[in-house]
Amino acid sequence: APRPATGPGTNHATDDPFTADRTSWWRQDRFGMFIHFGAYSNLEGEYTRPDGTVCRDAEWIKRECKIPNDAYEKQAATFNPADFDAKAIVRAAKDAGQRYIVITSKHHDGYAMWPTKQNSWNLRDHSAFDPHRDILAELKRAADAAGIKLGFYYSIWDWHDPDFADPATFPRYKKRMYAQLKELVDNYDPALLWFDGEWDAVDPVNTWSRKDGAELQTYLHALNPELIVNNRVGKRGVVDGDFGTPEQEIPAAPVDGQLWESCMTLNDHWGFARYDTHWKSPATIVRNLLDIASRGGNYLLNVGPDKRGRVPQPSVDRLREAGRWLRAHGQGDAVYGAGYTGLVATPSWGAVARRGNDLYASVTAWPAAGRPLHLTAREAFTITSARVLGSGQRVTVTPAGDGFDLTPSGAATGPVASVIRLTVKPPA
Ligand code: FHN
Repeated sequence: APRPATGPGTNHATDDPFTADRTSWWRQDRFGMFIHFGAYSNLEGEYTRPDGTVCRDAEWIKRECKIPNDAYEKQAATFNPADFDAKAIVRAAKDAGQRYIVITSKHHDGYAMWPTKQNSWNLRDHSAFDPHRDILAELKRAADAAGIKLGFYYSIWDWHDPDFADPATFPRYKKRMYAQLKELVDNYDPALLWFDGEWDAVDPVNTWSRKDGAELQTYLHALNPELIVNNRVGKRGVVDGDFGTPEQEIPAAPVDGQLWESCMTLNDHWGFARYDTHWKSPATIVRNLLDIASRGGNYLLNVGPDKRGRVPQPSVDRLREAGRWLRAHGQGDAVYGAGYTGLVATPSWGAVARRGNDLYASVTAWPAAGRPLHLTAREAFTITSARVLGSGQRVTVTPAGDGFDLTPSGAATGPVASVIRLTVKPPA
């Protein structure tokens, strides 16, 4: 069947990753770093109430722990991320194989992480931080120097701005929001805006509509037509933004017919929490990435810097190990520039991505010696060669039933996954 036309709202999921449009770099890069960093980070996941009881949460701590505005503002005034090291953060992303970064510029608490002129609730005017520093500018310089794209997360829902809650004054909030977004686009030239907080919520009531999202998207593309915007700019539908945003999951099928990006935490929370323990292993990170890329998706994996601005060492170590696997034996070819292939069914033993005329079968369940891996074909094609990356090990390909049997001649190349590169002759 002819490939659908490209452009927002069409079924990109089966598009060749090389279709040229503003999302081309994003689909090639596949793997990004999410950074949740804000005034909530200063509490490091724990708040002791005046009565001595302790309440725990991360970026939602103000709301979940019912911290009064004045108390939250008081703690924010002590926020001093003096150890925020943009070069170290970008290095951690590169070591992980993450090729773009999305950092929270403003989360639901409304606190801006740049010197906005729209209010004084920001890192420049309301903190103990050096007023001569601008962490978004530092991150932009470091990302540019390293060839990493930089995007900003921006929450539409705002717990702090008094004009947000009342429909009569919401236009004043919206005006400030547009002005803040123009500051971000004009002063930092982000490649991507990652909206959030668009859903129907209360306290404060959120009246944001799909129409608001469409108007905002038009405004942003008048500022920069190349700006990529996620679907939470509207109400997360196919017509909203450039890509879908499943969260903490890998969807089985393409997300409502769009490009999509699965975002996940590396441990239990988005923002830093000192007591977090459940960390994803490097193997889980790699296997998630291989699975997601084989379905035509991107993977946005989060780090939450502590109150001093440092990325937790357990995050850095796990990401570095995942990146080491991707760089070994050219196995990153199963991810970068790779995508969904309609040629085969998803196998039980791993994932299969397409990159040009090669299929990359990432095997996470290696067969016993001499036993075949079965690959079910959805279209008629031939396999002209098959080889295990990194070992040069040949793989015997035998037409079998509804597809092929792939029989490796030796052992797997490693515990995480071994990649078999299959050169195919696609259907005429
Ligand atoms: O409420 C936020 C949450 O704090 C976090 O930012 C995630 C990241 O995708 N988005 C919202 C929950 O869906």
